[in-house]
Amino acid sequence: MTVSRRQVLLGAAGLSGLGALGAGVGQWLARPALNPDYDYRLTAAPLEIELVPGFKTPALGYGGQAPGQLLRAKQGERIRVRFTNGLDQATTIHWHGIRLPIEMDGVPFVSQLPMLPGETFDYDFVVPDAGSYWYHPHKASGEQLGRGLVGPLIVDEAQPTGFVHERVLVLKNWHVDEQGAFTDFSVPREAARGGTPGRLTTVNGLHLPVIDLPAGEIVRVRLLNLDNTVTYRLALPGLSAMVYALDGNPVAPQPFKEYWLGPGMRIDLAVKAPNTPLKAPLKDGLFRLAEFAVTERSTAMVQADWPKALPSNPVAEPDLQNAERIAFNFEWVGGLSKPKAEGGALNFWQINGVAWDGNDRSCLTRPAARLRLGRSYIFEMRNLSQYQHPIHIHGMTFKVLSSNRKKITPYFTDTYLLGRNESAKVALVADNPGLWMFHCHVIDHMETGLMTAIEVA
Ligand SMILES: [Cu+2]
Repeated sequence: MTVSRRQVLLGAAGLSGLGALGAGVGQWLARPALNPDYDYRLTAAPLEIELVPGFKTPALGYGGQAPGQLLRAKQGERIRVRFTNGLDQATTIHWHGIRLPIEMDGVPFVSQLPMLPGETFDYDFVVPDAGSYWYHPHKASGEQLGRGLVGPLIVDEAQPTGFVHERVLVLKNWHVDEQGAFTDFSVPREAARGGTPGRLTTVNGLHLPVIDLPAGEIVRVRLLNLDNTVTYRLALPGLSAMVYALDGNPVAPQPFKEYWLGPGMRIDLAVKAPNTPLKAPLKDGLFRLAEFAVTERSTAMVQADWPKALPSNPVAEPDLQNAERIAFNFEWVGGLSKPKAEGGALNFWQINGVAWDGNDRSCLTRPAARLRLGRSYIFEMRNLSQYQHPIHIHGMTFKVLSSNRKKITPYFTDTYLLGRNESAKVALVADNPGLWMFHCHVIDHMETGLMTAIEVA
């Protein structure tokens, strides 16, 4: 698949404009190819943040924040984001979990040309599904996501739900040292194993913050793992909570105990705050990520009933009887790296025997699978490695059917955390034409081979 003529023309207009106008960001508003209206004006730019008290960290932010500005849209409606690249390097935005047209998917040379410094692009699409989503670059991902270019995108249900209160919690580790300076986002010996973890945990950019809860109320707590590497083992001892959605998609409400939230994954909980003061930790295994606090008393009774289940998203139900089966093997292959002088990336990982090389655009001509538009497919995913991989698909949502490691109540998602040596089956209707990335969301696994493309035509 090639970049469409329209995209090339837009890109060419951008380049000539850059020459004529200089790199002044505001001047790009006059570019005729842009729409007159937009809902958000978003810029990616360097900014300094204080992760370690008393020290500055040279982060990258969206909308003057790292992690980035919260964007909201309403289910079934358009969202229009006028995005300007204020970085000194090329970037794009990918809208993780959103079923959108390929032109808006933010993959360089598939959806659009990489946006050069100073360029502006209108992202404009309808959001068919409600839930907790997010956005990030699909270019130089280790560094750009690692330095803070990750942000939440919340799609509100078309109709009111039983929830009144909400907290959005963005989980991210940072690769920083004791002085707040960045350390390597990817170290080869770690990339070949579980991925390179950061050393400082944050929630909404703060280390061990206190999250207030309104006394006697039920709160929708949206937890988003926007980290490059870390899988959080989430637990909420001391508070009564129910699971309402996984990766944006509603599930039958069920008690929350512990959940492994891999990179890119989200979970929506209903948390019941007592009507007397209380402090309770949000935990990651043995560690604390944040503290929930009820500081006031409520004379009212605690809201007694859990809200009813969230309405399902309009995702097509796969026809399992007539589905074609496709095997995907995710493997570790040791070091197959070409010397840097040859422009080769490190390759530690393969999907069906092929390591994706982000520097080699010809990979785009060799998708791992070609699906027929409208047909149902079952992906038989096998993890042949000792490390877990959050497997993410662009442009579509799949239904998790079964696993050889645990009991699955089938549910829809865009990311499945494939455990070590686990085999799992997922199914989808190939209902969105395009060339869609299919990859592990541990960023340094993705950047050392664990990615492919799936064509739907
Ligand atoms: Cu992985």
